[in-house]
Amino acid sequence: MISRIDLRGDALPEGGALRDLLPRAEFDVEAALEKVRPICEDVHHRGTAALIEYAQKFDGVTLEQVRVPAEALKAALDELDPAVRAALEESIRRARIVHREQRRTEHTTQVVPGGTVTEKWVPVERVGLYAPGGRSVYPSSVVMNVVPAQEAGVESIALASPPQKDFGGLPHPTILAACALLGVDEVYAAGGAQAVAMFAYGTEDCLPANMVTGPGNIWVAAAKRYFTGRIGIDTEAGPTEIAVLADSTADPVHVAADLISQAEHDPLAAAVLVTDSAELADAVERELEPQIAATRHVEDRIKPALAGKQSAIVLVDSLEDGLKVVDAYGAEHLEIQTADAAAWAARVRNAGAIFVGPWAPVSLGDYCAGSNHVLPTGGCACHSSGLSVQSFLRGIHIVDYTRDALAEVTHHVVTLAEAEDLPAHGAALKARFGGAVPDKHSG
Ligand code: HSO
Ligand code: ZN
Repeated sequence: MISRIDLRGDALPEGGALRDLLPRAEFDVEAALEKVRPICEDVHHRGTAALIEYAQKFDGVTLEQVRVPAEALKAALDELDPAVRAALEESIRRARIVHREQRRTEHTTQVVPGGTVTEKWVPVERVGLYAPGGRSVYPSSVVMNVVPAQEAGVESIALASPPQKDFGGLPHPTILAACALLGVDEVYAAGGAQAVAMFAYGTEDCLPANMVTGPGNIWVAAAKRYFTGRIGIDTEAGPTEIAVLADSTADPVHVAADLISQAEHDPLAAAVLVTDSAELADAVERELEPQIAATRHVEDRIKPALAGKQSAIVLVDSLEDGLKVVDAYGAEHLEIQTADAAAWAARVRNAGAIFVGPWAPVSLGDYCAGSNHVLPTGGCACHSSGLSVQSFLRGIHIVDYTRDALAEVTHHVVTLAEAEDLPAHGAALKARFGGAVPDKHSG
């Protein structure tokens, strides 16, 4: 069911060579770009009419309007199962307390007497958030996108989610209810690349956004790549990943359950166990079968995900080697199920989020840990972070120098400008001092 990669015996290869030995899903965003480009340009030129046409073509619904009416949001919240409402409220509450503490404060550095640089943090003005429909209708992802944007102070927040045939062309009611709970009242029934294009270019109904975030399928990822540079994006979300670093002290029942939990998302989801214990590997493999038999989404997602080339049990000689493996892999989610788990977790360099010990499974983080679940996939954890308040803020430097402070440094600026063959740069300073480099404190 799940393949094995045996890295025991020889010394592990370094960096890139080690990464090449590890499993990873094919997620060819570049190939999808070709298909996405004409859709985006069509939305650019025809706006809402194009969105309505794509809703018909891709979602099989006839829309009269793309903007979701306020009454539909209210009705969705009124009809929400009270237990789901309570759980979402708790998820929101925990996410808020964590994200609120991520806010940055303005800081002024006195570089020299009379010369300061202040860094002020300014939220992006308007963001478009994407919540998938189709296989993954995740109100929890609405929470994970909206909360950091709100805590960052973003003034204008709009959300798009695919129109659903079974719900009269509206986005899924739990998505609408989550929006209503969070106070997001600008919602659009639009999915895929066309939704990203709506936010990037704007339409008659929807103002353009400065930034688009949120998970989505390959078309959404491709559209984000298409608009990179024009608008801000979070990372291109690929299929979800869990890596577990475990030793012989780990409970195979927990490890198997956690691998299955993320395999449940997608046939391309990745589940990777890295262990120095062949006994644990065997026990986890034995556990998979009965646990899979007891759940849903088996044939369409879990089995293909675990059997796919993106998933594996990786055997290593030691936890030291295991650490090298998980660092090379850079998982979206990394669980540490070892003795002294916190100490191992502290040494990890590359992961979207780290879950420490037996009582912090990834599913907790997906919903109610307070952490964010929009995380870098496909190895992007080696250079990027998950969604946070910081994702929605820009740091702007404010440079303030007195005449004396400028005079004191002018000769250095002029020298560097000359070295770069940019004399006008130096002249811009000299012009302030009668056309010459001033003596220190010259008047
Ligand atoms: N594990 C997914 C997020 C999610 N799980 C949503 C459940 N719902 C990617 O981090
Ligand atoms: Zn999940």
